[in-house]
Amino acid sequence: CLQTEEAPMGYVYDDQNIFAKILRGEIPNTTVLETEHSLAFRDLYPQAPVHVLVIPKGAYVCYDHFAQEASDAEILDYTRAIGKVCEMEGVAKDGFRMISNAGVAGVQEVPHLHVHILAGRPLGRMLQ
Ligand code: DGP
Repeated sequence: CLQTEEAPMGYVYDDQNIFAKILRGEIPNTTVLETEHSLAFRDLYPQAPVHVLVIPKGAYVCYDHFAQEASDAEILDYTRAIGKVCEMEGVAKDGFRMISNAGVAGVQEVPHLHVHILAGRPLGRMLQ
């Protein structure tokens, strides 16, 4: 999702991004769930009654970076954390949406992998 001329085959992680600061405790967040390798917290600008962001604690820019370089333990923890948040927020009954924006075309604003979990209102059709 973020490859530069300096690292054309790799991913460049900016440790000054806002979610890195949240992970270091430098700015506050409303935590929903914390596990060994993952953190879930409420989006500051919620787009739905339920809007939770789930991030891995590791320095991964986007999902493809994570899927290629994270350990099995991190991937399992992150996947289960997303499932646990869905259970805690009770989103399964009426349905929900998971989104992970990546890179420029995906309009990713914060360059630390995050999955949005949105629920609590009709979310409309996204893919035509
Ligand atoms: P994206 O466009 O997929 O990179 O989404 C980034 C999301 O992060 C966006 O929905 C707003 C949210 N966000 C930005 N800054 C903060 C912050 O400081 N705290 C929290 N909780 N969320 C933030």
